[in-house]
Amino acid sequence: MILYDYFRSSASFRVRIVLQLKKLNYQTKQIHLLNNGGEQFSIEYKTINPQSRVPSLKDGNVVITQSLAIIDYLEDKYPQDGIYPIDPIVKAQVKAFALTIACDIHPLNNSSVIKYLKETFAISEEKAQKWYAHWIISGFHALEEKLKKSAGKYCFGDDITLADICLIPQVYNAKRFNVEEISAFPIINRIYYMAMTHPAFIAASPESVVAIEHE
Ligand SMILES: N[C@@H](CCC(=O)N[C@@H](CS)C(=O)NCC(=O)O)C(=O)O
Repeated sequence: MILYDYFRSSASFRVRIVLQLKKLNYQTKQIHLLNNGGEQFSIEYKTINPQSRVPSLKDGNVVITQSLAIIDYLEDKYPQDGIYPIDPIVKAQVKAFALTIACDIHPLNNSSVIKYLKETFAISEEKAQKWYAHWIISGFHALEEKLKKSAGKYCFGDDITLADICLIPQVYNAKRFNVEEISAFPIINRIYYMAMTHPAFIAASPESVVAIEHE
């Protein structure tokens, strides 16, 4: 399997966590989102993903795009170390938590959205940062409330689920963008720091990707 990846992409980070949790063999091809005007826009990569986004997963002759579709594909094909609770209600709650991040927080702060705001509407760096922080903080308020009822060691009890797989990369990004207000979410922070000691999360982290690429 080949993962078309960018070390800083939080959507790619989600997929790397699942690949690591399930201990699958895969190669990565880094698609640098900034170099050369954005390698995601190259003709070569557009044949892989016409949407010019990462991640994409190539398995044999098949290409799958969209991190959550890739994750569900991996879950169906390699059910070991499953990422969903068995209880249908809790499973739906896990998905709702993950979709809050993947559909309602992340897309508003994607690099192409921020670039469009800056270039088309002449939004300053300071205002762009405010925009970024606003969607993180409003989304995290809702997630922290949910966690008061569901969290154990991880977001839903003591097992890693899709909720953690989406949350940790989003927190990582918020810290990278210096959103100081996220320290106001104690459960999110506790889960983040604990998850980042787990071998799969460590191996999937941007730092580990960079270290491997420079070996
Ligand atoms: N919903 C997509 C989002 C993919 C996405 O937006 N990826 C970002 C990196 S995190 C990207 O490729 N951005 C490139 C760009 O916006 O030009 C998924 O979950 O895979």
